[in-house]
Amino acid sequence: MYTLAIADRAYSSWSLRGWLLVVRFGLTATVESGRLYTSGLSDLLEHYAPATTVPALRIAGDGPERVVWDSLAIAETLAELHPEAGHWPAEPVARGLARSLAAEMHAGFQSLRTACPMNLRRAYVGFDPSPEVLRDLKRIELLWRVAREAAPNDGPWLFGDYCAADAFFAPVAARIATYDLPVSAENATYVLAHLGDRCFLDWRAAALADPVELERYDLALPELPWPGPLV
Ligand SMILES: N[C@@H](CCC(=O)N[C@@H](CS)C(=O)NCC(=O)O)C(=O)O
Repeated sequence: MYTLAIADRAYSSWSLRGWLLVVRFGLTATVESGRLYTSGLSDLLEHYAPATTVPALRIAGDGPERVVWDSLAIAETLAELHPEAGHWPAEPVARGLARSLAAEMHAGFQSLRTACPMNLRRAYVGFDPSPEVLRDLKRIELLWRVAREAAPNDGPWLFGDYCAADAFFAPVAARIATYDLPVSAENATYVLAHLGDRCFLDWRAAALADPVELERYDLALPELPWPGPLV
């Protein structure tokens, strides 16, 4: 029923979000991958027109075949088609906040995203975050705290059960861990929960199995061992 277009698993943070929105919520999709910066990706996306970016989701079997692209639209569409899957918290205040956090992640944090591109092959020591990156991190700390205050819980995730907002922040967690960025102890625990999550581990294993490395994502900094579990 679902076919999901993604790009290089080690580097495409939006692809990771799209894939988590499917797999982490117990749904299945046939995955088709295109290589970033090659015609392979645009050729793949011709089958997902009018989408021009990944993730893109083709939906068949419940009426006319259709395509939904952009991670936020994919989240809302899957939540609508699978209300039992739990993409958003059941409680309305938490649900509104979770949507706001996902939307802000989707639209913002440009400094963090630009300075610290997701690279699931590397972890560094000595990265010096700019004031703009530190401002993004401060905002992320606030958002994660607001989430926990709205939905007090003992689990690792923002609103109790893993929800789409967590999926949107998974690549942020990877950036915090791999660029050794400063966060509170509570949020360091949240970051590690992402790195140890079964679906994240599966995604990263597939990323490492991809023989093609994109050196443009590498920084000239000393490397650390991967900061989370390996399997
Ligand atoms: N806002 C989009 C961003 C998607 C995006 O920028 N994807 C990148 C890969 S991470 C892409 O497809 N780049 C290929 C291109 O722009 O040609 C979303 O949420 O899905």
